[in-house]
Amino acid sequence: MAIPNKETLLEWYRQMVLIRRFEERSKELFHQRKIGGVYLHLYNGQEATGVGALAALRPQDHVITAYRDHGLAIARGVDARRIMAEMYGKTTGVSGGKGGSMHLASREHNFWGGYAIVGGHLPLAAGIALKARYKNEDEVVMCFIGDGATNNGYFHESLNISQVWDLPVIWLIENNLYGMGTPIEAASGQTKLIKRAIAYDMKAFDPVDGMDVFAVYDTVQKAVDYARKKGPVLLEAMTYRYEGHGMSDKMYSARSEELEKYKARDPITLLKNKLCELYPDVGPTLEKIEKEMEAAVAETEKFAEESPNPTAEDLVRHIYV
Ligand SMILES: Cc1ncc(C[n+]2csc(CCOP(=O)(O)OP(=O)(O)O)c2C)c(N)n1
Ligand SMILES: [Mg+2]
Repeated sequence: MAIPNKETLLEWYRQMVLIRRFEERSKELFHQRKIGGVYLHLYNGQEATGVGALAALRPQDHVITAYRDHGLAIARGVDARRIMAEMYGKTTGVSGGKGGSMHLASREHNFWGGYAIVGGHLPLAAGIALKARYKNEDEVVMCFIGDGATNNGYFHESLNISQVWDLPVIWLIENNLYGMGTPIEAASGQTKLIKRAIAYDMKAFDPVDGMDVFAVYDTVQKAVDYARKKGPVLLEAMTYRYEGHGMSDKMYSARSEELEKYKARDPITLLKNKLCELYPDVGPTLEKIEKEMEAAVAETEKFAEESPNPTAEDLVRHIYV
């Protein structure tokens, strides 16, 4: 593939570092009870998949995902301060503080969330794509799917109808090998998830290395091109999450060897190495970006802290009666 220009690569680096720092700080704020709720699902380790995939989209395209949504919202350009405010339950949050971590959405970015019911967003992705096809609009839908969501009815129904109606959807499985604490072999008869495409006679590409932002971008670009012109595509990115399923999941202590293996191929380090190879004098620029992203995360926290709490009136706004 042709390597994108330096400015683009630095932007990918900026986004990936921002996501990592944002998640690290969110974890601390959750433990301090500043971020409420029972769950908080972090994206650490999967940054190259989200950033590489979203880099292949245009502004008019649509993005939808499950509850592990902070990193994707950031990569789509949603203001990280408003994401943090959402997790604090403040009125300035992207969803007015009513959605929280799992329900980030931004109409302006065609970022439609943030869904907690496993697989529940797949029919919505098909619906958005049907709108685009019906109105003859030049839009595609990028639907992120956990490996754990590939065994329920939503997956089958949505992929099937998208093929029947040639809907412009990129079904991107983020295969991080686990659904909560259940390893993929314990949940799927067919663990090579890309083979699911055969059941629908759907276009598919070989599984891509989800730790390598170049590989993800390259494949997703081809898939987006196909979806825009012809119809649905199935993709599988092989990735890994560094944290447990959510904050209450301590399963990872039992998987430390596997974790170390993946951390040795950390997506941010891989991109950094590539940048240093291409541009030997880039070191100070990367350090500057790292400092800026740290400051940006501190700024999200300050914004969230200082934002107003919802009022009693806010409680009943946006409700159909
Ligand atoms: C329909 C439904 N069943 C079960 C659950 C409980 N649950 C929440 S997340 C999850 C695992 C999903 O794993 P995966 O799709 O691989 O996503 P990951 O967390 O690895 O990103 C389960 C079973 C749920 N939220 N919805
Ligand atoms: Mg998973």
